[in-house]
Amino acid sequence: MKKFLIFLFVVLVFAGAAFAKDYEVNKKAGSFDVEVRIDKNPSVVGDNKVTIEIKDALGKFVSDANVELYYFMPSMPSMNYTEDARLEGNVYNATIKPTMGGDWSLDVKFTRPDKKVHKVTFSFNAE
Ligand SMILES: [Cu+2]
Repeated sequence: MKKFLIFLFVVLVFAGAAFAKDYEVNKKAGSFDVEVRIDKNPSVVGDNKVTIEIKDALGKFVSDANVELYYFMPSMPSMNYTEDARLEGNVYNATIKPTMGGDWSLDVKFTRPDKKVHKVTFSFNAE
């Protein structure tokens, strides 16, 4: 019984840690690594802080890009919003404001001084 309780405790601690964690997804855009973090998981109807980290093929932070977020509900494409991200240190920050609960799609579009446009698509859930 004692062993089982310890096991249960460990499971609950890990489950709690998993739920408390930020939403975090990594994707490739050509040779770039794009990481998106949202400060809430699931996101909420209202303000959610998004942090975007872009690294080049050498693993260096890309801090000369123009980063724009476009998010919409795939089931209701008329629900769509655009948000510019601001460079703060090595990362880009923005606030997204889903207007209802459900599944959302998030495009991170970034343009570098060479004018090339890169895009990565993520999905997230709002409650
Ligand atoms: Cu909707």
